[in-house]
Amino acid sequence: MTNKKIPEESTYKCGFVALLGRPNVGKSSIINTLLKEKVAAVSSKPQTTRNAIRCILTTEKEQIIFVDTPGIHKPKNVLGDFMLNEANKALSQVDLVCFVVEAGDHSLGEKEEIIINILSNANIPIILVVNKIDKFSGDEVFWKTVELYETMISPVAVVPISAKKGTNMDVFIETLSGLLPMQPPVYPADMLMDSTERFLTAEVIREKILNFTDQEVPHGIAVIVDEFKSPEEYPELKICEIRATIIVDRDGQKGIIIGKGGSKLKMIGTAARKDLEHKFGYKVYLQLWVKVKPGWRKSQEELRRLGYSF
Ligand SMILES: Nc1nc2c(ncn2[C@@H]2O[C@H](COP(=O)(O)OP(=O)(O)OP(=O)(O)O)[C@@H](O)[C@H]2O)c(=O)[nH]1
Ligand SMILES: [Mg+2]
Repeated sequence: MTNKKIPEESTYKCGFVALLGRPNVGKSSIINTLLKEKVAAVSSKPQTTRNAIRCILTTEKEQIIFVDTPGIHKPKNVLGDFMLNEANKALSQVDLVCFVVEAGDHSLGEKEEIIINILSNANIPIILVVNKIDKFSGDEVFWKTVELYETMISPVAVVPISAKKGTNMDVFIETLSGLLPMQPPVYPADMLMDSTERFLTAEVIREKILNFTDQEVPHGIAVIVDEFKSPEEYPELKICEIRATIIVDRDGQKGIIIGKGGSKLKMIGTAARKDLEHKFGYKVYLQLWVKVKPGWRKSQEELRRLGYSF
């Protein structure tokens, strides 16, 4: 942990900023790039983020609390309803909202219409953030994308960025900072995320499953951390002991996640362990189980048990 100091000046800016957009536009990647640390789960598959997560950027001039939200899509089950509700709820708690879109978007689909509808009811300043500008050279595509959205949402600012390349991130921060209220920081200067270690652990494991499996598996999984014993809480332990269960909703998915002779599960476990050791700063022993619970995404009770409660 760093020992960052925040100057006690009356000009200090602090506020909450939600990132909203359809799945896979790069909302979580933007946060990771800004914080220069991989805090939020990212994958090439849509609907990676399920909960509104607070990630904190602290500089000498400002503290910006980003609320990463699940990509907006038309819900197909109770988990989908939960995710949409998370995004909606986030808007009631922020000073600004960034509508994140992709350079190259050329028409408005169902998801965009849901988002525009949410935004028009929210009554907070909107910044149009056009991500993935690295995919095109010149600024013609950027301006075309802006044209597509501008009239629908009347943004107070428009910012082109690339989370992947880190392009224009300073301008993005300056833009946000200029619109945030003057007030002292809410969180300690060295805090990056407002989540528990258990939540973080489950997210890291889920991210690795998304990274190591094909299209059909990811949406059917959830991760519960059954046991989390850290050396901080249990000084007699030299290593952090974590036991977690991966819930899948079909038998076939269990086989895919375990892989031949357990090879896939081993890959997932190893990658998750390395990430967790980096995050927590101590050695980790990680034990993973896979369990089938048919239809868990459709059951409100099951979702509540898995930590997705409305
Ligand atoms: N080329 C390019 N790819 C990017 C950029 N930002 C993110 N990506 C990729 O886009 C994919 C989705 O990124 P995420 O950050 O998980 O997207 P998200 O909007 O949080 O997605 P959900 O959580 O599913 O709503 C990943 O494969 C990223 O590597 C960018 O600036 N340029
Ligand atoms: Mg995300």
